[in-house]
Parts: sequence; structure tokens; C-alpha cells
Amino acid sequence: MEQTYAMIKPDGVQRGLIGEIISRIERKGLRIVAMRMYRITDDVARRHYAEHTEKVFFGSLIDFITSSPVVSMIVEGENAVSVMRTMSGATNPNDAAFGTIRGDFGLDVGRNIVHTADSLESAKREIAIHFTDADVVEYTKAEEAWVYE
Ligand SMILES: Nc1nc2c(ncn2[C@@H]2O[C@H](COP(=O)(O)OP(=O)(O)OP(=O)(O)O)[C@@H](O)[C@H]2O)c(=O)[nH]1
Ligand SMILES: [Mg+2]
Repeated sequence: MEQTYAMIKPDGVQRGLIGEIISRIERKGLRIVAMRMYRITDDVARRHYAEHTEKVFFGSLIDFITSSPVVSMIVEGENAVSVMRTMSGATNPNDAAFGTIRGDFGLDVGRNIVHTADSLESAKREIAIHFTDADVVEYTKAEEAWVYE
């Protein structure tokens, strides 16, 4: 089982898409093992998006991600990292396939609703930024015998 990090960004929360996004994760058969809603601080935002520090859009990205609450999650399942990236869709919602979260709900690269870790290494780094070990619950879901062979 793999763990990934996912975030419903401020636009997803403000647009009332928390339930829709969580529902998609649940319906896929994935297991949410940690979840928290909070306003991201400037410091956490800069650490989370450290790889983009030199980009021209960095300032607006930090302003946006700290502008309103987010919902943070650790999602577990087989190939969870790539499955969640596929579910999110391309970075620019205009290029994202219909059926993906960004493809179904977005129109602007700066308002693309969700963040999902792009590799196992990124997932580990981001989980450590947003959660402590005490936030993680270990359990199995009864449906898993019907999700996995
Ligand atoms: N305004 C603007 N924002 C951008 C651009 N490229 C990326 N972003 C924003 O910066 C975020 C991080 O970029 P990436 O990490 O390259 O894309 P991503 O992995 O699909 O998106 P995240 O899951 O949010 O990390 C994106 O989600 C966008 O919101 C751009 O060219 N212009
Ligand atoms: Mg990224």
C-alpha cells in the first residue's frame, strides 16, 4: 500500500466541492487515513511549494493557497500517488480530461482545485509538512476485499 498527499485548495473549498472530491476518492476505493481543514500559513505554503520558488507565478501561488482554508489528506491505496494524479488531471484545467477533477470543475491554471503529490518522494515530504504521526489512523475498510483481488 502506498500513501500520497492530497489537498483541496481554497477554490475547491469555496466552491463547495469538498464533498464531491472526497466522494470521488472514496468511490475509487482509496482509503483516507488522515484529514484536516485549516488555513495554511505563509511559512507552510513556501515549504510546500519550495520547488516553485523561482517561478514567476510563485507570489500569486502563495497568496492564493493561503487565502482561505484548505482540506489536507493522506490517501492510501495501491499506486495511490499515480492514481490521485490521474484523478486530478492536467495542471491546466483547460487541458485536463473530462472525468478528472480539474477537467470537470476548472477553467484557470491558477484555480485548479486540488493539489496531489507528483511522486512517492514528494508525497513523503508533503505528508511531513502537513501532518504528524499522531494524525494518522490505521484501519481497514470492510469493502477492501471487494476492491482488491
Ligand atoms: N499562474 C500560473 N500558475 C501556475 C502555472 N504553472 C503552475 N501553476 C500553479 O502552480 C501549481 C503548482 O504547479 P505544478 O506543481 O507544476 O503543477 P501540479 O503538480 O499539477 O499542481 P500541484 O498539484 O498544485 O502541485 C499549479 O497547481 C498551478 O496552480 C503557470 O504557468 N501560471
Ligand atoms: Mg506539483
